[in-house]
Amino acid sequence: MMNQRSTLRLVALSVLFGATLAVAKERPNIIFIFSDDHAEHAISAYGSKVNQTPQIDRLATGGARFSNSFVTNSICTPSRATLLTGQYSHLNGVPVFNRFDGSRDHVAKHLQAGGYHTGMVGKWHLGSDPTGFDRWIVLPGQGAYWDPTFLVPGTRKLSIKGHCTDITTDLGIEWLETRPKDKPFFLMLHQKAPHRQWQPTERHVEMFKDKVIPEPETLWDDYATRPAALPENRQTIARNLYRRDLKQEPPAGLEGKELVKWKYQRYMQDYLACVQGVDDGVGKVLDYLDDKGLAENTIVMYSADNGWYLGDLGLYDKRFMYEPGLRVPLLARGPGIKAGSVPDQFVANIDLAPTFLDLAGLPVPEFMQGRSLAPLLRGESPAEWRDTIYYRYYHDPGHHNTAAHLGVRTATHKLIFYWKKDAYEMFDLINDPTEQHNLLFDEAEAGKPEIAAMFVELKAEIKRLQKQFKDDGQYADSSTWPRGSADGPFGHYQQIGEKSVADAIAETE
Ligand SMILES: [Ca+2]
Repeated sequence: MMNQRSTLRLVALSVLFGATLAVAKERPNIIFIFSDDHAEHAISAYGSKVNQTPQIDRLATGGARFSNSFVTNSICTPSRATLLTGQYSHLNGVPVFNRFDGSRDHVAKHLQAGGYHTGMVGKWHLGSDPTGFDRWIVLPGQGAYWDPTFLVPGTRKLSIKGHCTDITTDLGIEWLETRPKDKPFFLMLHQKAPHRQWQPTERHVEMFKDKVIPEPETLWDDYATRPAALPENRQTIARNLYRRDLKQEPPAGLEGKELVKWKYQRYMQDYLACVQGVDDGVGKVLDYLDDKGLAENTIVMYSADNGWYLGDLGLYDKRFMYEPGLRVPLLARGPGIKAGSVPDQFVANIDLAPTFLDLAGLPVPEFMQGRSLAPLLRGESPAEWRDTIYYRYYHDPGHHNTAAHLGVRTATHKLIFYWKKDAYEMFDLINDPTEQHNLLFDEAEAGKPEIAAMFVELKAEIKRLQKQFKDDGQYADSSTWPRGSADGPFGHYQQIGEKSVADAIAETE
């Protein structure tokens, strides 16, 4: 005979079981917030020494912060093609700033076919109109910081008064507000900021104009053991920040190191002010979800399209496979995600598309090369997770005379190969985390058995990864790069006037 206690247990179990079924039926919404050139070390949850990002930090405290998140080609347009396809550049047809072929299969098409209402708002930078999205509104090419023009379906364009970061956030919220309520949604909300030339809003200029930003320890890097590519690069704080980057003339009489220090401060004040706008936007989206009761069934992820140098190695920009260029932030909060967790497995941008599909309960197509991060978000430690990352950068000479290179990163070492120069660099990341000492520079050191053995091992690992990821050297030669620019042309788009955010979203129907 059932006593009161067991009856209660039965009720509790059925409630629990019922709740589980309800969750299983209701698939989560997904909002992917992407920014452009946001360094991991300009996020306080990642231990930033230069700023505070309280809103992005909410994702870390309420969810997961990946501590080893990398990109496979640290540059804008290729990273965006990888985000969509889950493929390396050599397979998705976008090694450099070339146009993405929108007829290719990609993640948004699968989510759309799988019953999701799909949206793309903000910076797209793939040269072709978005496909696979029910509603979209995107910047043409890089877009503008102030009074930006946006493209909408039907080869039309409109302009909106104000600052691009705030407008993009508001467009995202308006998109959410006007979505059909009978479907789960997938929204890609992509900020232009903090891309060069760093034009922040007045309120953020005020925050940083008198701040003195700490200098990184490698600001004065002389590239002593790395002569292959670093000395010829043109993305240095000292020589390659121009009037339009700095926005003002240096104080009279400033020269040498003092001038470089001044340039670093000017650059960082504007860069960090732009980051603050992105952080505000994340907060606004999270508040919206809270207010509307959407937070408990919406997964919010945050990442950036490539790494970024905050004066590290004397640089700004991305491209180089050294740690600041290779690492990107990745945080996620939402149902089933363990709060305050810090997964340390090696993850990469090829994993994002498979993750979105898996979270949506959809199969991951064969062509995607990444792996779903859903188990890591749940706090699991799957067996046989990857422990090396393969990287390949093509855009040589590009905008900053950055030599083409490929390489591998392990938990302890990194090998970089500048293939046009036939030059290798190898680093011990445990004892030399800022990659100042190339172990192959000095012949006597390179000849030491343990170093020679590591060199052989890492070269073999590159070969293995190239085979695994089917990289047979496609696009290694710039004459084979696909044609068509990610920057347009957009001249044939018909201007339909200046709009409010709400009117602009109405045009995406
Ligand atoms: Ca970028």
